[in-house]
Amino acid sequence: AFLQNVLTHPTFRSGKCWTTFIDDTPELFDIMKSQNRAHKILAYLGDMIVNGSSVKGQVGEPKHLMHVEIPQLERPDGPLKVTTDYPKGWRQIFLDQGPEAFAQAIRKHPGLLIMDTTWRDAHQSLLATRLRTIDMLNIARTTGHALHNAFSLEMWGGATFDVAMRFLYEDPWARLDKLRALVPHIPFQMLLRGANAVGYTSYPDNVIYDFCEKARKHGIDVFRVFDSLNYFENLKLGIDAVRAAGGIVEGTVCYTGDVSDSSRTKHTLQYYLDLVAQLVDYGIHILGIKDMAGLLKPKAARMLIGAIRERFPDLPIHVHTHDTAGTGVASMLACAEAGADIVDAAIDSMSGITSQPSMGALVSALQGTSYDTGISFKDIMSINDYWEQIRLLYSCFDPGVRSSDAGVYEHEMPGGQYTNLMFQAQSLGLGSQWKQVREAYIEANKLCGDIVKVTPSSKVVGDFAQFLVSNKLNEKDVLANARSLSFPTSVVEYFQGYLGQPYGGFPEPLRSNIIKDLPRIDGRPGASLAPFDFGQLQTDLTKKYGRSMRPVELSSAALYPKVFDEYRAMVEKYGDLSVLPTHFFLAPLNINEECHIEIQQGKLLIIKYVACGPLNPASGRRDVYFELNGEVRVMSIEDKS
Ligand code: 3PY
Ligand code: ZN
Repeated sequence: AFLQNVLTHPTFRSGKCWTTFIDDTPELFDIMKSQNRAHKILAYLGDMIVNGSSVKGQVGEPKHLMHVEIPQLERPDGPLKVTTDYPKGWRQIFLDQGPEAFAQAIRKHPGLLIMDTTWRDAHQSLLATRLRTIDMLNIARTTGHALHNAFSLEMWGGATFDVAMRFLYEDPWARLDKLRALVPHIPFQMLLRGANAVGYTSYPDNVIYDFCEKARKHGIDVFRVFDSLNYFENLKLGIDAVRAAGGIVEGTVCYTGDVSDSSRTKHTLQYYLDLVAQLVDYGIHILGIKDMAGLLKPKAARMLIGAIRERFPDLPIHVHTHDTAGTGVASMLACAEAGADIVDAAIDSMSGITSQPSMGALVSALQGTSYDTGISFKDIMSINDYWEQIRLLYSCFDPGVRSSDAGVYEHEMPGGQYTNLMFQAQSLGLGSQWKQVREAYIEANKLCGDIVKVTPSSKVVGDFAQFLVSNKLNEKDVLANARSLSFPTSVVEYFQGYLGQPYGGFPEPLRSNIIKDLPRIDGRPGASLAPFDFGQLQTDLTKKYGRSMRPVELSSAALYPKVFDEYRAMVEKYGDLSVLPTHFFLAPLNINEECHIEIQQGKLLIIKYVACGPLNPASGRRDVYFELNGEVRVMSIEDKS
């Protein structure tokens, strides 16, 4: 039909050259573009039919769920009409009055404020970070209403940045833009790994500055800046970059150990208070307490938050935890009573265990108290109806942790890593090694010097633990034979100082025995890196991709060069797959099944899978027959079996 349109078009028939033809007839060019997009999507669907899913980390298919229902929010006069006409939210205060006034408003606010982590940490901790943009977009407006008075939505950063490109073939920046357009009134929050940004290593300073500037420009308001060793020099860089970008600085202390246990003498109450004082002196808008493993017991919460509140009465305090042991709600209530202003929670069916405590539980527990969150319990329950379905849709990434694990107080594994390591053990068929991995993790932490464990330092301890298990080594063996063992790269680099300096220094003589005569870094690792040459990157990528790259693409490529290239290769082949409903992204169509894809607003592709032909032994390919908006399309697909 397209060719027919072109051949019979008067401009074409008049013999004008092709460029003029395109300029004068944009509607045909549009048709060509969408035909091209449709062709690429058919190639993906065809490949899925012939070869099955190639999405990494996927085990099995989603539990069958064709239509995800979007719940309605009930109001006294009937169901709420979901538009983008929202009540004013916290973001307005920031936009109108700036970060300092925003911080003051937090302290003046009487109730407990909530950050919803459903779009970031919850799925990072439960579903290997695989949640796709489309499943956030579909509930975005409803969330915008239900959580209009939330402190923030955590929706970016952490592992979401690289996973989007690496495994979901999505542009993380596009996610930000699309959600911002639908939710303009609630602050967006991201997790920034200080000098590591959203990566696992130190970057040149200008890469961090560039990244924060773009993140702010594309809609991030609050930046939770932490360092995986609480190393202040690294923290400073992240804070400076966020400040320069005009963002709200949530300077963060990572919590480990147990301040309520006097036998734990390393990370004491005094240690945390000193760190908080350093952050306050340096100039932060909000203090974040990041309890990434869920170790902050209620008693410890009262001691820690109580002491910070007493010493810094004007400082907004935001607490983050994970519910691994099952004490998350109790701890967050204790934090509220001790003076915290904001705590993190996730929508119920995305909460609990390695994720954040349940929002419904917190909201209802505080209803009618002086800490009332102001969030409607009924609305949360409605939104929860959606996430229950989504949880099933992503069951193929769910390692199925079924119960709490108070053992976390001993092994101290961060929530995201816990499920990841368990998932890895399961998919390698090493499920029975899970207990050994946990025990080895404790030993590995001791060998590292009893450190804060959070990305990327948690990866060092995790790699070390797996090394111990697979080589059947214990702490004693390592101490005795360190010089002759061949440690994982991440472990060697940690001991060289590539992540920064751990509190209390590196254990010796282990450090020297591991790194031998490799270089040692004694200050901030990024300080010695030459500035990144963005101009050169633009030149190189323009040559490679035949077009000038957008500024955000340069940022992605600077942070993750190889991942970016692989992602671009997928886009070249299959187009923008983020528009594909998740069911069809993860599982093949059945014969006669239809899939509706909105490739852009108002442009719908209706694709029906008709048949799959036999294998052509000469070409190693099969013909797959589809109907695309009623017309037959045949795709020749390589059979990889
Ligand atoms: C991350 O860095 O991704 C984390 O979530 C740490 O808790
Ligand atoms: Zn977390």
